[in-house]
Amino acid sequence: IVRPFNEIPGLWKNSVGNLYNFWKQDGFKNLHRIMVHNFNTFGPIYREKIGYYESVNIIKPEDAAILFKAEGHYPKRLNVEPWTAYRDYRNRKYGVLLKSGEDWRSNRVILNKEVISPKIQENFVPLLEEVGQDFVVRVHKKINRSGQNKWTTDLSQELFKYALESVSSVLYGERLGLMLDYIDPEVQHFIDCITLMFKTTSPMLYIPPELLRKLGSKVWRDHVEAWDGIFNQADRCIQKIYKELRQDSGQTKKYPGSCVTELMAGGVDTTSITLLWTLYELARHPNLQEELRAEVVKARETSQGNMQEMLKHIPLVKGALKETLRLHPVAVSLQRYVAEDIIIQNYHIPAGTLVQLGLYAMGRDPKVFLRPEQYLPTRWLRTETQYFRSLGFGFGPRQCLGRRIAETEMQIFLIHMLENFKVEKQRHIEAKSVFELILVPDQPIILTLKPL
Ligand code: HEM
Ligand code: 2DC
Repeated sequence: IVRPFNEIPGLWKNSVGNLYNFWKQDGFKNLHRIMVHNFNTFGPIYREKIGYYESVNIIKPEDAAILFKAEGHYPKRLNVEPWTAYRDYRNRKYGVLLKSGEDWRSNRVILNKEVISPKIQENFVPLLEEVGQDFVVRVHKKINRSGQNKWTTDLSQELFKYALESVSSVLYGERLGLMLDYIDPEVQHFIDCITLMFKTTSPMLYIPPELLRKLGSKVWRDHVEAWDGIFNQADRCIQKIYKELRQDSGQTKKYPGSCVTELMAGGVDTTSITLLWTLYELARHPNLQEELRAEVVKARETSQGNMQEMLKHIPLVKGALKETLRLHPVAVSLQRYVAEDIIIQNYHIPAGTLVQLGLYAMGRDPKVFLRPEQYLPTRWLRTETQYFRSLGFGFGPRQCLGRRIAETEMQIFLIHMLENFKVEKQRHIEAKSVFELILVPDQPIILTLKPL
């Protein structure tokens, strides 16, 4: 017999009290750990209400499969209120990220052809390879300048620039020049605005942004300033390209402007932080680093330097990236409003309910992954089952639009780094995640790069 919705365990009866407790636990920064704690307390399914968000939370891959089968024709995830509030406030259009229904689908179909179809991937491999090579040149230069035959630094700023250079070169077919010594202050401002935009989103997730706006709160003002900076820079890039396209051929590709802005903004912190975590793990596991290097060297030989071909011979590098996203996912959860009634863990869940898969919690659950605390890229080489376990980019038609770009960009980066440098860790630091809308390291990660 199926148990009713109202019997799902959890704290969902006192939403204001829950919000207060959440705030007291520093929930804005610890959302991922609070979710782990809740699964430990209530089991594999719990119901929750914080402020105005009500959801059912699940952790099992088998339950994720049920969820995604019920996502319907127009999958809808949790609306990030501050993001839509900004666009409404400034009268700007929504892009695919925030659109819904048929409007979302028709835009997404066009964009899929431009950025996610396997056919188009061939086009951007050479572009990304060039950026990867320039990054290597830049690191060599830094090493030489240090006079110590090594370079010790917090790579995050460098990785932001690498990521933005990569995504711009794919979107516009043109380089911004971010691997050079002098960089345009406007571009640096754009990068800073993206980080500020994420940071100012999380405190506003559970409080209506409208209210914060009327109160003239600082977090809302900072958020507006951040998006203004993002849209202004993106508009400049788009204008420039339109001009050139008109001059070249008279024909203009019709990109929806708000979608391009989202692709630029979505393509910076996500890939760069994932790469930073990967380098951190490789620095902590020197033997594994050598195994990956051996794989890359061999792949280079068998494919005679053809990058497109090389990408087919690096299963361990790909496994490492999956392993990074398992332990350090960008998104703390995946969510869908279910389109039909479903049964999960023998509970009835009515259509329209917001169901969240705790992605961070699932990645660290010993019932899902053997010895979850260990960084083991080989677990993705078909030794363990992979059924609904590799979900870092989401799932189905609403999955990450930048997935192909992100994967290719990160694989090419690691190939180049492994071929040229040894990565070492300085002190015995144990970096953890903090929730700043996306999950980011809680402290600077200082790494040392040495030429091979
Ligand atoms: C959506 C993760 C990089 C643009 C998403 C989602 C996740 C995600 C989990 C939600 C998917 C779902 O609900 O099923 C990641 C990770 C990245 C990454 C882990 C890198 C390591 C990028 C890049 C871009 C991008 C490079 C842009 C070039 C987007 C957009 C959406 C999205 C536009 C919304 C798609 C839609 O609603 O139709 N991403 N992302 N992401 N991502 Fe990414
Ligand atoms: C944050 O409770 C936690 O890829 C919330 O590139 C639920 C939630 C909803 C949507 C998620 C968000 C979380 C994390 C960041 C994501 C976002 C959807 C897309 C976005 C996962 C899990 C991201 C980072 C995009 C951002 C593009 C944007 C900057 C233009």
